[in-house]
Amino acid sequence: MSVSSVAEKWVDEVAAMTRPARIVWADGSKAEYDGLIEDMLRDGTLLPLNSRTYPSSYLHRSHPSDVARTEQLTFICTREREDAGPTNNWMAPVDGKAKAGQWLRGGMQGRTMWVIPYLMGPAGSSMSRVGIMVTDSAYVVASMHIMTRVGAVALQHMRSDDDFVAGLHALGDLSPDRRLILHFPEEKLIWSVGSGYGGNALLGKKCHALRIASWQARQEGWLAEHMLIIGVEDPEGRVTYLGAAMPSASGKTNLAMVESRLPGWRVWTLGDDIAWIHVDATGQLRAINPERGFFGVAPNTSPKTNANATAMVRSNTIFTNVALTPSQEPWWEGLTPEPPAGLVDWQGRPWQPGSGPAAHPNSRFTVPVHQCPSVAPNWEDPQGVPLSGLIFGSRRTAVIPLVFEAFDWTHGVFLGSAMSTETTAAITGKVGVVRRDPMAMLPFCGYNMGDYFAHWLALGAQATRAPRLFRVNWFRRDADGKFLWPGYSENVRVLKWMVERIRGTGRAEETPIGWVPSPGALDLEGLALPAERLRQALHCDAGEWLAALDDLDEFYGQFGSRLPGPIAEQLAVTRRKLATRR
Ligand code: OXD
Ligand code: MN
Repeated sequence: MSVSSVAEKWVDEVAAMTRPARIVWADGSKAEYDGLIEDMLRDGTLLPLNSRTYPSSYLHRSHPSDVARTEQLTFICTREREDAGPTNNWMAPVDGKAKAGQWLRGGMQGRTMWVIPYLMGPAGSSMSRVGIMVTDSAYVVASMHIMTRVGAVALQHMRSDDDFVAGLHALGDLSPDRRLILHFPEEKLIWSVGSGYGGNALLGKKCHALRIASWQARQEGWLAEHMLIIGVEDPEGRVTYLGAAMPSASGKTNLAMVESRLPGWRVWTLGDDIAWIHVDATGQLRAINPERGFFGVAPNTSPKTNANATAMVRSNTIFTNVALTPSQEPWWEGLTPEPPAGLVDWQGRPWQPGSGPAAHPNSRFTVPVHQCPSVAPNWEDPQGVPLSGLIFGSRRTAVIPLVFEAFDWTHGVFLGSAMSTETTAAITGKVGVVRRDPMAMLPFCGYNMGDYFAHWLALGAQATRAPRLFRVNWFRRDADGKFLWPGYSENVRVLKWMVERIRGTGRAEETPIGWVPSPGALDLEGLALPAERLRQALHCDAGEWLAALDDLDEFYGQFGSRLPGPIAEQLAVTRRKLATRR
């Protein structure tokens, strides 16, 4: 591997600070992966799973206080506080380095420091980007092998000596009191100390491909989004590509791999978490998935909710914090209707029904994309795929209809910016609390979100063939708390309506908040859903909306003059339209 002198110098500096016993450059080979697995089986970091039913698959149990992203310990360290904006935690770069530096200095003594050159995005794509991360965690190295393209391929894609994002990861003592996830977008630099959890420690994922990349994307005129990418194929074999932004643990992986209930329709998987989107020379948005693996939430994944995911994790998978059956198979809530007898919980303790979840609610599987049975044949196309629609979805018990379409790009950006959601176990903290989450990017936008909305608007102006924008909510409930829409595979019916809207054939009715499917426009063939429940699922209640918009107004207030005028204007227009409906 020929390594840039800038990278070598940075690695030397990190080693001088962390003082590891040895430094190993990862080459991404199978032999290297196998060696890492062997070492981790030997030292107990991994437990083997049943080699007949789950070949080459392993269980990792993390430290019990290190099981999810820790947003309160995640910072954007720009020189100016305003550039991080009101929705990010901010620290001055010198302060961040001084604080984390205490725990990093000498922090790798006696340990191996791995240097991982990795490529985000397909080989040969001008949209792909390089990162070089160091870590003292073998679990992180093995996971990076699965999630990214590691080794010489990365170095070959550097366009200059300093064309890489540098990431320093050290486990430290895993105490939340000595944990920080710091981003220095002006230096293309990440420091993460004190956590081995994927979203904090696999630096190619949230830290690079979203927080740092979103900053770069703004400067360079593209988008780095928390979006899945799918291709929806109709009975004539035509494929329509869609991106969908949804908050963590809210069904992105399930939608990315959804099995169609509609004859002749199928969904192809291109990505389940991150999309990098560029405008091409013809004004078309094109997307690549920068990742090469899935780091998916295990609970509730079953042959019924996600048959593709259930099949793809049957080999070459690293499970984290799931339960274990007596026959050494992984288990999590929802995998089977009843828990098997003799389970050991995610912390390795014998489990009894009634003693809480056996698998951690944010337990995960890490698996290569190509193992997914629904993977699109072109998922690694260096040109990306043309996007005809973008979806903003969140988890809301009330207010938000099942699906509606924006009037135009500006209105769609407003709808995305107005998104709020109920929190999940993917982040440390309370579950089920409604919080604002514009474009599902609240925890991942590496700069001022007022500027982010403006960037979205500017990109739309550039995209002469801009995609249609949609809003969805699979999670609306009735007065008894029951879901109004069955979700999962039935969501293909909603995708079909979107494709029809894109083609100009889908029927819709104008409401103050956008175009809602006309009665009969959603294909419900074979689904026993009473008309009244669908009506409730699609209903726009003016009173509820007006109250929600008051809350939105307050949220927007934080951005001051950085809130783009067209977004404030959309809010005012929507309020006026709703007021006449009351
Ligand atoms: C994830 C997350 O792991 O959003 O994808 O937390
Ligand atoms: Mn995610």
